[in-house]
Amino acid sequence: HTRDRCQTPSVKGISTTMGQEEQVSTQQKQVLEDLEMPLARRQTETLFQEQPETGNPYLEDTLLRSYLKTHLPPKVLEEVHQDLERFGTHLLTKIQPLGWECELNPPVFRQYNAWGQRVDHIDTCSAWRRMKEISAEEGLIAEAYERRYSNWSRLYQAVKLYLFSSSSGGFNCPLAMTDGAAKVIESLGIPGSLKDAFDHLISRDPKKFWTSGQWMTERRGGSDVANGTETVARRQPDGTYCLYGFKWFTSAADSDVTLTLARIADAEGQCPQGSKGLSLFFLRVRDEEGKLNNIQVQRLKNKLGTRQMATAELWLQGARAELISAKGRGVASISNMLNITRIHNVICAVASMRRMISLSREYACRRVAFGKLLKDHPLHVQTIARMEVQVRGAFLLLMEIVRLLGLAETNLASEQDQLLLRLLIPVAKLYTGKQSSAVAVEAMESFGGQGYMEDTGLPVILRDTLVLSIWEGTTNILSLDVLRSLTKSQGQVMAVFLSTVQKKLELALGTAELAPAVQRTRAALGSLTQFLQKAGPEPALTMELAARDFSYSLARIYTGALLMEHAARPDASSADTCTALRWCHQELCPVAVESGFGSYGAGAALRDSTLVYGGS
Ligand code: UCC
Repeated sequence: HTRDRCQTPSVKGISTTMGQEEQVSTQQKQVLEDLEMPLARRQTETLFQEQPETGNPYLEDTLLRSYLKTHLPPKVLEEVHQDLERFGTHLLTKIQPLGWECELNPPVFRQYNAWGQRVDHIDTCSAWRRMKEISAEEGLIAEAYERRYSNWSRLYQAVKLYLFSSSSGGFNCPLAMTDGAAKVIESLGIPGSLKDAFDHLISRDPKKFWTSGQWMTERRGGSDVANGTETVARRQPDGTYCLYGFKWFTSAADSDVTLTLARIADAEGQCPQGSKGLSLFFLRVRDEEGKLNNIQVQRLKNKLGTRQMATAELWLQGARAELISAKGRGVASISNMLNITRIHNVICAVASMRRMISLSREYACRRVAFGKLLKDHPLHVQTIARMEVQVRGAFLLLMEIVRLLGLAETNLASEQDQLLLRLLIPVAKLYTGKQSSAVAVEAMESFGGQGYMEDTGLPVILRDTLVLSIWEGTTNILSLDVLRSLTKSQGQVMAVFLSTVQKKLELALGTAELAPAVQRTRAALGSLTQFLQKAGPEPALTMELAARDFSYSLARIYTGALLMEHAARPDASSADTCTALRWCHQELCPVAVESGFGSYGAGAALRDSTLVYGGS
């Protein structure tokens, strides 16, 4: 990578929202005046090759600001607003350029030193290391655990992470896992042996701050953890364990500590198999001198995206570790981490959409085609508006989840809130993962050929977005997790889902313009209920085949209800109403449509198989 391979989209001066509007209209006037000049006198380079420039991401995000204004208590809002405005400026002037440095200088693996000694060193760039310091200084993990703002702390942390994500140069990944590790330790009651580690993970001191990995995936597979995990843990006389195995994907392998799964061998060396044979371990990756903890790095992965971040294959050759779950409760324990990293995945998905749309919207104010700015072509603006509807819905879904998480973490959540949170995490992860790659592709297209050029920086966003429907559980795995939450709660979770949506619809009823959206959502709820009644007595295959469409239906219905709730505020804008109407105009209950087509029975499975693999 050379310095000039990628260019960061340029940064415009910081000003108030009003100031930015004035600036934009002067630019537009200039563009139009230039157009009228004879070709020879035009400054063509600046005329149609100008880079899109975005401003303070917090100040420019009207939905974020209106959400915070609606939900946060005034005192919290005042403090948070000041910090976010400052942070927005910091992102624009300092952090965004560092993010690009990370892209230009991906990690390099050095297996041997000049004297032939094996060192297994992952060299990261200074910008990456600076990101770690910034994460501590900004309290990107700490905020959630200090709980300065009680139940609103988690939401505030998520907002900072959302603003940070697109400028973070991939550092959002280690932060996701660090947050997940802190959550696991906290949910274990912060045992004495992990107190020091916990303090490091949530530290605001850059010298003290640690990041964590999450080593779950082995050679035999990433989704089927129960059957894919071969790593063996052998108990030592001092009560610790030595781990032996091979981890196939370890993201942010330069992290200080990690959580990982292994099977505890008995005195004969035999290990229990399956999910119930897995236990959860904590380990330091290196010792105080920086020497690896009986770990060998085999190589770094050659990934499509997230190249700023080192993902490695690791051999564990007796790595010293501490057992932190009850024996055989590894999957259940690490689920606390998964649920947090899945929320981070949603944060990242929403942030990427917001970034792509901001750039696209801004570009349309500069780029002239067919004699006028793109923003004056209604079809072009319609395309951006449709993306805007997607990101707005996804944003409110994210806020809903972190609001519920904040309540749960401060013992303010009702049983219903907790059930809803359990359901909405996989729903949001799977839905926003898909949304973000679709929006990234569409937004890229809105730049024409320029969007496809590596040195605009847009392809990086697209590449990094594509992983969001893969890591932390693919769309189908997450759909099955949605079913798991139904089964585990014996259907209670659905009752809570339906009644929560109903309540939001009642709120929306007071706003006449929302009537068509309310009507469509009610109809969708009816279809969903009918589907569940019909599917209930059917064999399990029916629900398994329906899992993805069912999860999409939950995502669309719930998001529609959130958009209506937001549009029913007294100070709602016409954009809020328009978003709710447009969102609810799509098919809200695809599972009912597909069910009507007969997509979910044994016959359908056979038909699909014949379609894919042939046969009579
Ligand atoms: O590591 C990776 C890359 C790291 C990069 C992270 C960066 C993220 C950044 C984002 C933004 C930048 S990727 C690898 C990630 N791997 C996965 O996500 C695993 C995917 N597979 C699954 O999720 C599966 O569904 C499994 C592994 C959970 C299925 O395992 P089992 O053993 O078959 O599951 P069981 O038997 O159904 O569940 C075992 C227990 C049950 O509890 P009990 O025993 O009390 O009934 C379940 O209820 O675990 C509980 N459980 C859960 N609890 C399972 N899943 C959950 C859950 N999601 N929440 C709560």
